[in-house]
Amino acid sequence: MAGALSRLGVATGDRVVVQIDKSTDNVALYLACLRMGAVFLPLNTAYTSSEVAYFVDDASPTVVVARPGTLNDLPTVVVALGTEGDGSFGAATDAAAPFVGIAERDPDDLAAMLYTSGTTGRSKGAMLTHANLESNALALHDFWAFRADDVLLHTLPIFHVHGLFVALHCAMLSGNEVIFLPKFEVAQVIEQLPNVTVMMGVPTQYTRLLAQPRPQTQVRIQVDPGANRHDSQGFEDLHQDPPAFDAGTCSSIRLFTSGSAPMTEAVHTEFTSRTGHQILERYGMTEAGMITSNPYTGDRVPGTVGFALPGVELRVCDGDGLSVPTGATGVVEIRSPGLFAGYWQMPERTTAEHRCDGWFITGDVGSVDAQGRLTLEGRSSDMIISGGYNIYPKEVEMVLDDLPGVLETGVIGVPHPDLGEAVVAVVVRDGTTDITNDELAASLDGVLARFKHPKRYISAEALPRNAMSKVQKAALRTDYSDLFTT
Ligand code: MCA
Repeated sequence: MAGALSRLGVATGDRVVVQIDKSTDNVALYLACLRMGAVFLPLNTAYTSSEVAYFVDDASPTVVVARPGTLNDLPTVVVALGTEGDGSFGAATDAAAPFVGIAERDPDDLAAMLYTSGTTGRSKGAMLTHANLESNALALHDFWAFRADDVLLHTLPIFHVHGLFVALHCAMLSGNEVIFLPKFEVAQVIEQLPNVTVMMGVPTQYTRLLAQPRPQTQVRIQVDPGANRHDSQGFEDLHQDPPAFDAGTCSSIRLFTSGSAPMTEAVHTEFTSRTGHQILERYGMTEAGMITSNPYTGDRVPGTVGFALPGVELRVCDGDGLSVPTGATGVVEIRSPGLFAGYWQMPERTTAEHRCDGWFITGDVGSVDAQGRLTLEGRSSDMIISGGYNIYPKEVEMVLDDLPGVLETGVIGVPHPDLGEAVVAVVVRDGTTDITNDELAASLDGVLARFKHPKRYISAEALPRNAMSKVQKAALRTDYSDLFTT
């Protein structure tokens, strides 16, 4: 694959955009990029062609690797890249001479670029260097005590930091076996858990495991031995029980980790009582890799995300970047070898999110206790985290606000039992047309990835505003906080 990229004209530092299904080939392509010095740029497979158009236009890659059969859906900007290298990447790989050696790169050269949603609705490409990835991988591998005989259960997508770097780098550093599932399916996960020692997940995945029943004695009735569906004793299973989940399922596990979204104390407690395992919750960001972790040995405290990882400096500050007293709430700021090299072609955004002495303003709000444990309490932006995906309301509002009949919308995240937060649109109509909720929903089709679509539309007379006329999202969140939980 490295040979094929090289033959297609990819030079060191060039971006390679990849929007393909999760597979071992996808992992190989990532490694091929690292090997030949290209910058790997994975995209969520749920992104629509108009979303892909933005990324391709912004990142100006040399090659785009897409799913077979999706060529016609690709935006014109991809077609504009030229047809010279058009065709099957598999065929290009077969035809290419192997890439000899490993490209020489400096620690500060880019290895990958991952887009993060932006408050303005414009996604920002976080530039990650080889040093960023290396420092984080080594720290986690050591901190979570990875060993040669670990087997990792991998159910996460590999277009984000969590599945691609956190999970795979740890396993690669000790050459571990990885059970690599294309996606998270509860029955498959329960079947594989007894074969593994480590699982990394987002809270929604653990919630779904807990939604499974505890094992029960199967209910059987004796039926007419002459009837068709029975076993040799004349018993017939009444129904197929869903796979059960309990301590026995997890007996080979040494470590469950959770991240990408907050896990409620209730889920922590229920998981421990059901399985005997304490999930290790950690905290990270695309821009910084992993930042804090509950300890591997020692108390894992539900509701906290633990201590700054080795090499990470962390402080909690007021709006001016001055540290607040221990235990007080403020914005989390960090300095870390895992901290990105800035946003691609957005120097002003990069500057705005850093203090002049290099501290990065995460935008997460929390407090650090006397022992140094961080507890996150919210975010300074209105970002929504749904099932581990970050969604910026602005992106959805911009599409809905443009529709005839819509005066304005307030898009918020409200508590959801499965996804943590679900996207909800509060819509104020202007009365010029009778635009229905179905029409609002349809307007997003093909424009935004489906996970960003509101799960519910609420009609309102007006949106609450403060004295500065800014929409009060917090008030909206309170108003609709029990939409999915009662
Ligand atoms: C899928 N759907 C969702 C989500 N996922 N809706 C809202 N939020 C979601 N997260 C919708 C789809 O659009 C579809 O809707 C329907 O659910 C079924 O889709 P399917 O693909 O079958 O979904 P699923 O298998 O149930 O997926 C749920 C999931 C998945 C397993 C929780 O979202 C997931 O893998 N999340 C992990 C995300 C992750 O890795 N995040 C890391 C980024 P419709 O039927 O309407 O079409 S953050 C990170 O890397 C930082 C650095 C960190 O610290 O970790």
